[in-house]
Amino acid sequence: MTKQQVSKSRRQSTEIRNQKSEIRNSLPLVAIVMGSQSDWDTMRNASETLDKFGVPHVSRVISAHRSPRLAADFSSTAESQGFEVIIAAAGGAAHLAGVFAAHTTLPVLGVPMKSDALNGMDSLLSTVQMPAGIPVGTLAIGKPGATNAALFAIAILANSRPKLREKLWQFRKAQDEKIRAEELS
Ligand code: RP5
Repeated sequence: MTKQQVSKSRRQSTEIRNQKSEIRNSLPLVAIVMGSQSDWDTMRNASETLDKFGVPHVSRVISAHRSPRLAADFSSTAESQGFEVIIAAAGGAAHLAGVFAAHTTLPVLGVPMKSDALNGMDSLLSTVQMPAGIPVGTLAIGKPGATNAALFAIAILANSRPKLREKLWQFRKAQDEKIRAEELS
């Protein structure tokens, strides 16, 4: 074998190993955090979406104002714990995603909860209007936002995980086929 052939074959076996380890790895890659237990009914949609794609994750209640030390500790150690994406959901004066983003350079996806008082407009504006310098990628209010936050997290993880990228394409294909088959009576 020439030098080039040896290095090509090594590269290929590393790629295969990486693809296998992608499945074996069960360390949580995504942290779903939410300000209150009352957010879980919405955020379980993010967790269920990650489950469908086999993405290991944890879901926790952490409040930026009721448990500020926990919020600071969890977010500042998230990277060393092995997390690659944070999904942060909160309602009302929703600063959880911003606080998390302040403590980590991991991508933070904010999900505004639908509030009783203002139907989630308060949560949306306080999550989306981050001043320049500390970004939060904000999704839609409520359940669509929870589901899309998970899909966005998957898209980020899929950048370095070809099998996950393939699953994402299959998911898109299934949606496309469903729409094409719709019939109105
Ligand atoms: C926020 O306050 C939570 O994220 C929740 O959406 C909202 C209301 O919390 P609870 O009063 O229901 O605990 O911190």
